[in-house]
Amino acid sequence: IGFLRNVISHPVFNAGDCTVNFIGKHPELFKIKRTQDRGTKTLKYLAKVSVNGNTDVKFVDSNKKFVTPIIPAFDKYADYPKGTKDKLNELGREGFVKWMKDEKQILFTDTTFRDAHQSLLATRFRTIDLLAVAESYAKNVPQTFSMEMWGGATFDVAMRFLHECPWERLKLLRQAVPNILFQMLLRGSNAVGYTAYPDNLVEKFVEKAGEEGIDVFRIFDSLNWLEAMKVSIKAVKERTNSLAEVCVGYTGDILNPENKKYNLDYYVNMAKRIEDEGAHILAIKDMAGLLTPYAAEQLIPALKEAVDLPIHLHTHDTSSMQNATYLKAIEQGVDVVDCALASMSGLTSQPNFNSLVSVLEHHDRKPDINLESINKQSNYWEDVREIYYPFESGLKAGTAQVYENEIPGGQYSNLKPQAAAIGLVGEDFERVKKNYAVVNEMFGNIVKVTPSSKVVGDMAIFMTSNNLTPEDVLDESKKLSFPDSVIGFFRGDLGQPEGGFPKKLQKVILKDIKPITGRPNEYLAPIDFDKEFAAFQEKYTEYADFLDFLSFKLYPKVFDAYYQHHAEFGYVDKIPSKAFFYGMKKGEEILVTLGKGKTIMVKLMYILEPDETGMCTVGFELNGQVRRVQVKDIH
Ligand code: 3PY
Ligand code: ZN
Repeated sequence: IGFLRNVISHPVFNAGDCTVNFIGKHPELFKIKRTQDRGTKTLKYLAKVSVNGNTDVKFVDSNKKFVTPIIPAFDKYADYPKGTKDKLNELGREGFVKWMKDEKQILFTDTTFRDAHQSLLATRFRTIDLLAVAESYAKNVPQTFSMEMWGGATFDVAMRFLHECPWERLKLLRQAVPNILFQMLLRGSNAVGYTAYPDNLVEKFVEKAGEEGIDVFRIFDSLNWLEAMKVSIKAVKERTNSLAEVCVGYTGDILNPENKKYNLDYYVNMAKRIEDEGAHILAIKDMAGLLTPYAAEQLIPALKEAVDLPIHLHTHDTSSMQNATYLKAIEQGVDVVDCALASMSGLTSQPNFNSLVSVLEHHDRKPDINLESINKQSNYWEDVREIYYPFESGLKAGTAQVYENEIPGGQYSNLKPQAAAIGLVGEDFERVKKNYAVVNEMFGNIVKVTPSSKVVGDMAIFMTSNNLTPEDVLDESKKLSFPDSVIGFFRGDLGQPEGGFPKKLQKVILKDIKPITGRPNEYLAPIDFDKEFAAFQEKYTEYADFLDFLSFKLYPKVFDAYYQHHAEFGYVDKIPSKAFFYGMKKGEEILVTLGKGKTIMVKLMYILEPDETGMCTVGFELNGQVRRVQVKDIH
């Protein structure tokens, strides 16, 4: 079985290039994954986290009580109701796009599985919690246009902090939700990373993501540079049967007469160029929630007039005004809007799905969504969210400050801990936010979204922590060592911003480094998949399929750490979230489903005081059998 698995996941086999010598030429096919003692590894993880805590959890509230989330009822044995995925299969891409344009009702993308938790909880939702409710969602809310459930920061965070495989998440969710379109956020030439990758890696990534179940690729570039999105658009069109949804990132305010750069003409022109590039859907990506209701009232009809594509509107509710924007956009004929289930909506997340459905009850574009069903889904997440309390951003109410600082919703919940990690809290964090706007001006007013937003954030933190003004930054005699991301940005690593770089600042930051003006990807050597995959399998022997190889190429260090963690602790993604984050208490019992038909019952019996070498013994019962695990107490 291991050998066959290696054969069918081999890129040469997949490319259909096998000759009779295929097996002889590829000794890596015989590297068969070792079967592991999953139970023991699980106990090792549980012992470690029960003694030392989870390093990702910065504070624990020992009084916190959790309730068991209720999965809304569904019939396990009933067929799945037909959804948009069936429609895409039936109509094909062109037919589906036509259906979207002809459809009168407003359509909804539910972002709960991706952007909502990226924006509220630093992307920490784990597969186990998503998967638990996935079939219920598919059967109870099949009218949803799409579920945004992959991409953006989820790929990195899954491996880096959750020690789980992002591809496994996609596979498992796809099995549980075969009827609704799955949507991912793709950062164009940066794929799901923060830097440019070789074109053939981006293409292969798109191809595999399509094969594994992504139906809608929402593609953007962090500087709205269409040049940088072309490879991804082409890959979606030519290597998958999925939809290429291409974004224009919204920034500034089209109603402000002072705004000469990002005005209505700018968006209309970009939309036309996106249509010319062959996009199936146009997305307006309002990543910071700056599109006011009155701006939407002008933008949507102008875009509808300019292009013949369905329009999908994405925003963040940071100001708390964005359902009003949606209402205006719906009245102006927008086709799809992005919302999050009530309990995961609002603030830096998307507007409230449930409330908007409710408000549209008597509207002529009333959606075919059952309010009671989405209320139950929301209740599930309300209880699950409690478990993730250490990752809450602390924002309590909508803020009009966002119109000044323009911080994307997805960045906010990371910027705050990033600043706090070097002591910038309270008033100092207020200065970071102010400096974010100052840096934007210094950089020439750029589009700010991952990764360009990260550069602005890094510079704002740098200036705040070093008490620098824009004049100080321009003063070459200060010989400042700027953050790497800032140097990379001015070198052209993220592409070219609208209107170019401010020359003087570029010179101060780059010193003797020569900037590039082409696509950064063009300077990167293409990957030799055959050779590099073989080398990868040599190194990562325990299990290493082609999808792991892609994870490795995108995030070499993160993958390596994830792999080591997996080798030591096994499939920690199967451990219930409460135990995963906070460990277990004496007498506590949990069930861990490690695989099909393999559920173990674990009870923590005792934790002994550390011995003179600092080692603790943790006693468990595993399916009723006593097991002891030694763990180093690092307190
Ligand atoms: C991401 O790139 O992760 C984003 O959410 C951008 O808005
Ligand atoms: Zn977003």
